[in-house]
Amino acid sequence: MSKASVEEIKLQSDGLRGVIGEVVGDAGLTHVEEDQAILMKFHGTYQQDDRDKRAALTKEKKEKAWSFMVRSKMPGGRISAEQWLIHDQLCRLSEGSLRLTNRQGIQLHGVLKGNLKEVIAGICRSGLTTMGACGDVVRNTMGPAAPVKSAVHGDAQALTEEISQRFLWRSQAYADIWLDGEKLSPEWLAAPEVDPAVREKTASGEEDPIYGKAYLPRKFKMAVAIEPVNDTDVYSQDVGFVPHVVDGVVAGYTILVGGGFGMSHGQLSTRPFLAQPLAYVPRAHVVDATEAIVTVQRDHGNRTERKNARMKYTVQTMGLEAFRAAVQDRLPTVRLEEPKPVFFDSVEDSLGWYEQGDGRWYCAVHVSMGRVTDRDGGPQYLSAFNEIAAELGLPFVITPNTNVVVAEVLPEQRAMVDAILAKHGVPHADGMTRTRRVAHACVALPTCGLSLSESERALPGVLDEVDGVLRELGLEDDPVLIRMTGCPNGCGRPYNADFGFVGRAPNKYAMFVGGSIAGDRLAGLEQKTVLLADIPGAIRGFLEAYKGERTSGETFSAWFGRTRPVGPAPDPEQFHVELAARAEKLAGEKVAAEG
Ligand code: SRM
Ligand code: SF4
Repeated sequence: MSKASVEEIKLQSDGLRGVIGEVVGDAGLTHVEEDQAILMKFHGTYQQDDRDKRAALTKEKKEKAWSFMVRSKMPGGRISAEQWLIHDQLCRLSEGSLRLTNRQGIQLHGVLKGNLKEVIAGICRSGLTTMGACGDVVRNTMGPAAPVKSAVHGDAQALTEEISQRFLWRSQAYADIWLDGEKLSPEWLAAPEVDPAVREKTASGEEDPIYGKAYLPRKFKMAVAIEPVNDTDVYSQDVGFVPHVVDGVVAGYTILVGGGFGMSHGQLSTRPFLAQPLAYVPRAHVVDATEAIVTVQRDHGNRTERKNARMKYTVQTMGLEAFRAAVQDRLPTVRLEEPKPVFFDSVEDSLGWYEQGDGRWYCAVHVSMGRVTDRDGGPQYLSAFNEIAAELGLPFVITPNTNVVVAEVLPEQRAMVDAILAKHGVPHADGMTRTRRVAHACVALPTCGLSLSESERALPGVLDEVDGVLRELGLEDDPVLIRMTGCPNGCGRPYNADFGFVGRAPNKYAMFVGGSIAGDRLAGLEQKTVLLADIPGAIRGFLEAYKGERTSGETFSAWFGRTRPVGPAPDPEQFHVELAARAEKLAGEKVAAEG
């Protein structure tokens, strides 16, 4: 019997229910079949195995060391002290750390199947959810991390929450499986924003009002960014939102569409794209306009080839104008206006202490690679954040650069926060090079099933050497953005960095150079393969040239743009030729299979 496709699995899933309840409840099973694992992604969990142990277990003819990764999501990265403490407790049922994600969520790795229900239910009862943290639906909506008390920051955060609510999938399966049918309390069911008709439909278990029975062709990502801070990397998103303020209030948003970073090495029909401006939309209509965009992708996205199913390919295939017309058709009472110009200068977080604007303060704390754990002889991140949450009750914001903002700090609490961080050895960002402050690596080994090389475990060592080069050249305060991933899927957003290292095989990386610290330019493939040990040397050559040729105040990104023809991946024409060839090949294979 041929394996069911993801599209078939979704269609036959009975609102994403499948037999998840049964297999999760079966204590005799250490893992689940692939079709159920696919459905479980929509519920926020991935089946994985410990790849450090895989080879030895295979040799001994033993089964893999199965476990689950659980991802919780929170619009704009907002998490209360109580919710943080619940995650801290739940991570005792995992391998013992919290991995902050670069979409402002939290992952727990190594959760055994028998503990899955307790972990997911615990997250839900804290008022957050794992629903839609993964799967072919709208993922966690990102928002500016700085908890500044201004009209524009307030509105940006409100928008992330509205979007989150609007695009949660609606089947009762989630509550039945993880909460024993308990009424799913998280705000969305009671939210005034949700149309009562939608609520009724959901309650009766009918087809999902936005996603239908087949959900989206692929994952779907959105983010809000406030100029000039592009911390949410707005050009890498399926949909990006940039607010425009008139007379002190947000009048509307420029909406960008069609960004996305996944690709496959050497397959020219796959490639990263930056989002392009689509339209300006008055504030009152932004969420409806977003629904129109999502449903255009639902109806026009590629459902035969998952490698080309993201909305970036739909936008490229239809062309931006036709895409805009299709969105406009679904908005009879709203006119899509010309997008307004937008400008960003950096994807960095501002680390350290800042005033919120209401007499309180916030402190953005650097967390190396987003891994919140107590390191032997190193920073005790887990204990530090636990103590701040437990003793001071302060809420946190997870940043898109996987750092933690401690928010709402009273002036008299500042010294206590500093003392707790110091007590647990959490280093102050002041002493770090600007490169280290912003560098990020995806998770990769040992948990990620798709990784071809190390990433999170490799980048800190690379940075130790690069730091030396930067200090030697006097560039420690210059923003040079380095990102790494263990495979070409691009989770660490390497393709718009100054330097992106993309895993090809153990110890081997493709080297991309020439993105931008503002996140608004794609890097070109500079070297097909560079060994891990050779990365600092490969970077050094560029840094020396930059130091020699830069004009006063010029960033590395600006210097590169001025002096080098940036090769933004393969030529767009070639991309369309390859895309058509791939579609033809697939159609041929289908005819052959049917014949
Ligand atoms: Fe990702 C798949 C981790 C952000 C593109 N990503 C995965 C999986 C789930 C592997 C899998 O499918 O089996 C990884 C889990 C590893 C593990 O063990 O934890 C994984 N992705 C991550 C995280 C944790 C990386 C991080 O360093 O923080 C991020 C979780 C964000 C979240 O909270 O939701 C994460 N992934 C991204 C981003 C960046 C972003 O979203 O801003 C991208 C590139 C942008 C984009 O989507 O275009 C990204 N992840 C992918 C892809 C390629 C998608 C594509 O269009 O081809 C995959 C593979 C897939 O979907 O087939 C993937
Ligand atoms: Fe895994 Fe690849 Fe994503 Fe890294 S980029 S987390 S290796 S899927």
